[in-house]
Amino acid sequence: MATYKLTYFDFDGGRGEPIRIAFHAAGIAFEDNRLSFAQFSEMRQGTRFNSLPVLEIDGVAVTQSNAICRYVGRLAGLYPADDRQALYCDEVLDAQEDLSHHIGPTFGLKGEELRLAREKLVQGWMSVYLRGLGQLLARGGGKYFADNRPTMADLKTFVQTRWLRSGTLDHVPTDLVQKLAPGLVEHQERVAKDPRVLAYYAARR
Ligand SMILES: N[C@@H](CCC(=O)N[C@@H](CS)C(=O)NCC(=O)O)C(=O)O
Repeated sequence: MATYKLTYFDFDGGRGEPIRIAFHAAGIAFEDNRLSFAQFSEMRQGTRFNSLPVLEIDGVAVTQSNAICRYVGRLAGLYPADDRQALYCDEVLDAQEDLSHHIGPTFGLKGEELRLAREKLVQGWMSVYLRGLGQLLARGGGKYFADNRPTMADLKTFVQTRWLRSGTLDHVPTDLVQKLAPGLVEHQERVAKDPRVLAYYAARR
């Protein structure tokens, strides 16, 4: 039996969260190694790409959240076996990754600089990606992105939509997703009620 240690930041979101949910859904025990930002900055240079998440499997470190999502998704039955459906799932995972990379540089900005950068983001890339993701959900049939059932694409999008709607991102209107891609709001609420997701958060309490 392999041992798993997932290192990520100590909050219920971001690139690590879909992996945590999938491990729980798979019934696979893993060490949920949660770091503060201060702890990360001390060890940042020691990580392969100066970033998290890092998954250690039997002590061997693996990076890149989407690669890890696919791996754990297969273990959890949350990744399509069909090649076309897997492609649809991957398209969403990579689009979410691109969107995160557009949001990332706005962290650390302050005051007016932050406001201008976030407004540009909202009008620009965030709108482009939210509309596009809404289209991908419609292509999948409206409920899920691929395979007519929850996959890692749904978990990653659920986490991202919840964050974008939460009000924690200054200057990102909490109704932006509703305005640009209302299907994603219903999707977030649908995935939140998935028994595996409910069980994960019940166990977190
Ligand atoms: N492509 C990488 C990106 C990883 C990444 O940018 N992680 C962020 C946190 S979600 C990070 O560690 N940022 C800290 C930094 O860049 O210093 C992945 O998908 O794992």
